[in-house]
Amino acid sequence: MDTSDRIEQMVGPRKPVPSDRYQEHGQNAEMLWGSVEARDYLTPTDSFFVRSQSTTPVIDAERWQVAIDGPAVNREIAISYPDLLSLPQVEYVRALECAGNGRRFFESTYGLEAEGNQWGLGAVGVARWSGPRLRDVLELAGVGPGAQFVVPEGLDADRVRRPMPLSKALEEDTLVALTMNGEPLRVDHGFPARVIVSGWAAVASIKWLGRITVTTEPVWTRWNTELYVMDDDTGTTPDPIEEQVVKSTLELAWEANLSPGPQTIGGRAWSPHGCVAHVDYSIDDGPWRRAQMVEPNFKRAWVRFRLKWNATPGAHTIRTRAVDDSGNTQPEDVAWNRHGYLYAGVIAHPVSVTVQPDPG
Ligand SMILES: Nc1nc2c(c(=O)[nH]1)N[C@H]1C(S)=C(S)[C@@H](COP(=O)(O)O)O[C@H]1N2
Ligand SMILES: [Mo]
Repeated sequence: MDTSDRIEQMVGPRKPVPSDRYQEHGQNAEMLWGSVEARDYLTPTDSFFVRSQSTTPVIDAERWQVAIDGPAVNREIAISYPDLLSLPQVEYVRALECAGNGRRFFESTYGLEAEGNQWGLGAVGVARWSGPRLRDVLELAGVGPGAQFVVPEGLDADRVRRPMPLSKALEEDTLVALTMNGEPLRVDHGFPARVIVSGWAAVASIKWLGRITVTTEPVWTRWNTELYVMDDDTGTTPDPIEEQVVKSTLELAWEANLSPGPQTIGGRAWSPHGCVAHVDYSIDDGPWRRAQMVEPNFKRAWVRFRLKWNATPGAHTIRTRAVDDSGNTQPEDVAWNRHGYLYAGVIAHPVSVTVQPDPG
């Protein structure tokens, strides 16, 4: 059933995105790392980045349905919010990260701006998501033996569609999330339901879910041909991006301003594959030292870390480098790609240390 003509389409974030917590990029909003509280493991929903490619549909959950269709389902059905609630509800703490997170470091590395929002590193967050597993939702329609691809579709103006192979759709932490951090999804984050494809670039985590099509053939949409592909400008057909990469950053503004003397600086490191094994840091190109990690350390989410530093007046840089529990390490830099995806290179965070004026 197509209810989309009755849906109001708004543009831009509906929640407040104040400038002490967010950097706006057109209709998108990046979390500012300088506003992150070391005590919060989860990203508060009020600070979570927003990336909506066309519109923000405002959906009435009581009239809303999700169609499950396509040549590889046993029966085409339409399911409601109560149908989703009647399935077993599971909860996972998982990162959601835009493939373009860190894009602006292509410009600083190569002197050439990659296409798209010039995100710093704040197009990432970790939340607690709950709802049924996608595989249980698909089972309501019955998945036929020829099934190959699963294509969730959004109810926004562009009908964002990013296909995934059946095997990814069936993973235990691929969800149809109804809640985020213990409350119903906010409009900006996909109310009434969004997909969460753990470990993958967030474009696959379709918001405002309206349809799920199961096919017997690969499916090509704008979001796995032109967009969200690793285009290295060599003219060969680029591969679609699937998994994210290991990264780390500091909970500091860019650039940061600190007072001289002993400092404890917090940061976060994350891996789409598993848990972070350790994080090293280097101040002013000095020796690499191990940072202290702070529990919890959930898989495909992040871990907090901290480092102690006796800051001296002047201009400094702090680098961090994470390794995950399968040995994936952040590289020194990342090959150029036209759309500036998957920037995972080690970043020199600028920190200036000055005697702060006495407010006295
Ligand atoms: N329907 C729909 N789903 C979508 C998008 C969109 O524009 N429309 N944007 C995607 C992209 S590119 C990202 S990075 C994440 C952002 O999720 P958030 O706004 O909840 O942080 O949603 C993904 N899901
Ligand atoms: Mo994204």
